Amino acid sequence: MTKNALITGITGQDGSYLAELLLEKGYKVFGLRRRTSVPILENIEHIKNEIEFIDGDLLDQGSLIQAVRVSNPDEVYNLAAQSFVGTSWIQPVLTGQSTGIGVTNMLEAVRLTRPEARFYQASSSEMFGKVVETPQKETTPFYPRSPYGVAKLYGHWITVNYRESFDMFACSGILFNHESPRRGVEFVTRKVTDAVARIKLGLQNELRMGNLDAKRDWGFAGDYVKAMWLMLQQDKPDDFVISTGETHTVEELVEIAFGHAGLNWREYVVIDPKFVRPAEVDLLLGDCTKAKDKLGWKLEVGFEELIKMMVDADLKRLR
Ligand code: NDP
Ligand code: GDR
Repeated sequence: MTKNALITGITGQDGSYLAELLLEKGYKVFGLRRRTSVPILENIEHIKNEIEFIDGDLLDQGSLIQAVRVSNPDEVYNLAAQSFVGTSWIQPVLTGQSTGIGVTNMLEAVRLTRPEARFYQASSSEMFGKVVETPQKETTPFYPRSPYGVAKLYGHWITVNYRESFDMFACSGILFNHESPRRGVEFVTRKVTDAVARIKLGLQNELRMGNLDAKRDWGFAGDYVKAMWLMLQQDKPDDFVISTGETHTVEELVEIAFGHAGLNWREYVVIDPKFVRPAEVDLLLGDCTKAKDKLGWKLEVGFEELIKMMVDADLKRLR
């Protein structure tokens, strides 16, 4: 029997990789899409004819109930969110509404319309925030450092709460940073790889950046969506950390990306206070032993390979 999956955030980085994975597995894929004046389907252009789009918004409860009704899903992947940490200080209320309350809106739509559907919530290592314990795992206390992190923490706990209150199959995946050539250009990896390609091709002279000392645990998005799917195939719902178990500074990322194009980053990178955040998450390093043991999840693409893949993709695109 064909399974139905509903993905919110289908136009984003993870939505596109997850849709590919589920289509390969024979799912009928429904994607919740916001109305925009100009449709931006860059990430899913190649599979758009295989996806059934449903118009809706996380802020509009009725549209979510309708989306669940129409798609009659076996699995719901709630990936939609205002996902850029920097913007969450400029639009904290919107971030709270979509990244936080939006999760309740989606859970309510499932509870009222198809409570037996399995539910995945896209939680984040940003919830760990200030370093309390390292490496960070499922039992590490949370201390978010941005309006985005605070909203994600609400989304995480409401997912746990619906599981415990209504016996729903609801899982929270606590994913560390994951990147790809489909990453939005404001996120640091893609900002750097896009700039490297532009500088290499003579289209840009410098790259303005914020804190180069921050450390992140960066993996490949294509590997991480497999973990989302695995979580919903288990006998019992649970929460899992997904990470590489390696951490690197932003400076290392910059060095690898420029180096891959034969450039010396020190000649191009300018520190601009505009990109320094009001409160920073200094160090993220995840321990995903539980996911490895219980889900059998494994990593395929390493950090250096990932950054080089992104530089190559940006060079190819711009040429
Ligand atoms: P993207 O920013 O690439 O995609 C976000 C998606 O959410 C887009 O499809 C966007 O649609 C949609 N969206 C935003 N607001 C709304 C709304 N109000 N109603 C409906 N749709 C909306 O994010 P990623 O793919 O990188 O991440 C997926 C999820 O995982 C996000 O929730 C993110 O916070 C979380 N996450 C990501 C990590 C990462 O490193 N990538 C790590 C941990 C968690 P539109 O195209 O219309 O803007
Ligand atoms: P993050 O990702 O905040 O970890 O959230 P981002 O790539 O934006 O920042 C990573 C680190 O790089 C530092 N940095 C800069 N960041 C950006 N964007 N631009 C710059 O110029 C710059 N200079 C330095 C930042 O200060 C930060 O320390 C991502 C998002 O995908 C979230 O949705 C997700 O939940 C978390 O990862 C896990």
